[in-house]
Amino acid sequence: MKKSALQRVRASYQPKLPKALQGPVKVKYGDATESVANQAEIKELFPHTYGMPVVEFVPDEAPERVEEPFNVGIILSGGQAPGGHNVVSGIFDGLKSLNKENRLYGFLMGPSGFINHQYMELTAGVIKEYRNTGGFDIIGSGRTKLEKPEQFDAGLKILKELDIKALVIIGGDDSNTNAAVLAEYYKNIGAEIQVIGVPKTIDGDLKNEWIETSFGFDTACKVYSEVIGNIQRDCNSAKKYYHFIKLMGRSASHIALECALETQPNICIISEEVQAKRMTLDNIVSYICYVISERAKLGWNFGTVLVPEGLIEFIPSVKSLISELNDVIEEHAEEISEVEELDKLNLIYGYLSPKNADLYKSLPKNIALQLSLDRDSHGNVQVSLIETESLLSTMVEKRLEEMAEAGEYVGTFKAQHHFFGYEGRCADPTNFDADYTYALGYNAAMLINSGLTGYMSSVRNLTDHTENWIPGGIPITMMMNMERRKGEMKPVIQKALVDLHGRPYLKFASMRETIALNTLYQYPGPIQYFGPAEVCDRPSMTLLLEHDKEIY
Ligand code: FBP
Repeated sequence: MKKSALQRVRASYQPKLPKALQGPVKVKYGDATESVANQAEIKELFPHTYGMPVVEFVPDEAPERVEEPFNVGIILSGGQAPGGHNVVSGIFDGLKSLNKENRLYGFLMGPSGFINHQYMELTAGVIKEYRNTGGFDIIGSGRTKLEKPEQFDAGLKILKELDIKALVIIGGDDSNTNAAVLAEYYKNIGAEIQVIGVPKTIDGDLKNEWIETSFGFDTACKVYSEVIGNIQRDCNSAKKYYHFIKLMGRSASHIALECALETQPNICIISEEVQAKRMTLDNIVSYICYVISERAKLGWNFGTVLVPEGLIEFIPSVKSLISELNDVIEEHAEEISEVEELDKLNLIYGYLSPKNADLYKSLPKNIALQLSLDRDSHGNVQVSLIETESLLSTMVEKRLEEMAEAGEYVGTFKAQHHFFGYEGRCADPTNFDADYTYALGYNAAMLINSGLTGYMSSVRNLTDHTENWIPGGIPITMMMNMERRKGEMKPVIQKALVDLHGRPYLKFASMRETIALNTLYQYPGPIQYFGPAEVCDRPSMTLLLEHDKEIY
């Protein structure tokens, strides 16, 4: 396969490892842990893996042991995130540093490859082709939910056949929740299989005191910020469009917030704020129209509006509609599937309670239809398919017309729409993500070698030099609480939404009015791999602010 010039040069980048992982390690055990909430319930559900201590790796000056060879299997789960290939190379190099005989197997296309016994061995030759590259194409990824004992048993067969002693699941909050369930299951039946999780997702919502960020967030946000910056330059040159830019992030608004800090758009909606203030769709439209009309007074009929992908589910009234839609769609699935698109809307409308029915009817037809589409395997609305950016601009246009008629607005309004998501998920990882993922993988190999199970690979102190990063492991049960899923209370990893008291949000809120009513765009430019560290190695602004660092 012919490679691009950057691919050829980038292949030889050696990710930096924390000092603690540069030689043999030993485990430093912390105190016993508790789950973040619902301690009694979680303890009962995870009798073998609850309460385990946080662990940290420290250099082992004179190790006497000779490590026995062992085999490891990996699964890439869910949406792609930059750096996945470096997790794989990190695990591989970590395993080989312990014993050259150790072997690594990759299950193909996500959890389904594990259940259906589709796999390949990941040798040095295979891995060499993927170092420092984006994507998950080395073995593919998938969204099959690994949750049933039959699936665990089917997987166990192939693990035994390949003499695998540990499985690494590289995934988001749902996949890591499943990793914890699997670890407990194997421990309970005495299967002697360890399960380790690695925190992945561009959404940035798998984080807490111990997991400072999920991998891929840094790179994805930098790709989107580059393009938003380019759009802003275009917008400020032609001065004729409002660009409505929807940004990925299934639920939380971390990506939109990070991009807002990086690019200083005129408007960025934060879903968590909308929810906290119990804002309606109408309130959001009013705010956008206020900014547009104020800018028009200055003669500026252009601007940028960032819209988080998950917004729709955070507007309380729409959330209640979606929740009822979920039930209606499940209950009347057959009947709904048999009718044409427009009849579908009428049919569903008839099953809704009066308040939700009114809102459903008031939505543009394409949006109502998008809200009524099939759910994903986790029962979630597929928000990436809902055109929230065009919903908002349509409503804004209508409102501006009314305002113009009432003499409250004089200006022109023309909208352009964009959705940035898939563009950033497979970008070559930034130096930060390349180093972080390699360290997470290498560290996972050490967790396995230490005999641990039900842990998430953790590398902390990420705003310091890579040398000073702190590797270790966090019991997954520690991050769990009970939540209602598909009508049942389930133990799940608590999702990290944007903290409205946190520094990233407060920083944005402090400059919101100024950047709305001025034109102070920032142009971050493309990701740089070679050059000064302040340009190439800077972590996300969210992470810097969360670590009490300054960003401008
Ligand atoms: P993960 O949580 O699995 O990492 O995926 C995140 C994400 O990129 C979301 O931002 C987006 O809503 C979703 O995946 C899109 O899913 P799909 O890849 O199935 O279209």
